[in-house]
Amino acid sequence: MVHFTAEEKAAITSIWEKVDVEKAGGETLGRLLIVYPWTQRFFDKFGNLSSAQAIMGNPRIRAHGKKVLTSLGFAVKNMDNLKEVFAHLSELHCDKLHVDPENFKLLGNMLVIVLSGYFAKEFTPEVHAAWQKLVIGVANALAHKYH
Ligand code: HEG
Repeated sequence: MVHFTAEEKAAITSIWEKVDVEKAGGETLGRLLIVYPWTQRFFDKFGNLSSAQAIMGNPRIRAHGKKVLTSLGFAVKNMDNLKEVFAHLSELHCDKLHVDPENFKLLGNMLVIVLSGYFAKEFTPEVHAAWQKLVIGVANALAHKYH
């Protein structure tokens, strides 16, 4: 079970309160699909994914990215309880969506890259480490119910 110090929690929260979930969510999911193109197969009903430009401008990708980041906001508010918070979503991604859990790590890394771009000045090594710990914790929690 991951443990977050008060400093790590503060580092995460100070960034999170400034995040625009739609903008950052759309960019994170869009980049995931471009950088790791095999992830596109989960979104084949989402319309035009034929180029990087099409993906970044696709309103359904942006809306889904917002949904994913909104859900990640529950992690920020419940850092001591990630497994419980994501138990239901873990079952959903395993049983219904069949998403390979490796992809949660890829998405988490992409989010850190996107945030480090938006908040370059504040993204000290300590803030970076705290965020990396959070996204790994979320990826592990989402993988927890896989069988
Ligand atoms: Mg998932 C649905 C959260 C990574 C593919 N994802 C959802 C939903 C949430 C969510 C909240 C809506 C669930 C519902 O309708 O009840 N996803 C979520 C988080 C993370 C994540 C928090 C990682 C941090 N998802 C993820 C990844 C993939 C993926 C990496 C695939 C590469 N998610 C996926 C798909 C759906 C959801 C295909 C269903 C989309 C739809 O048909 O609307």
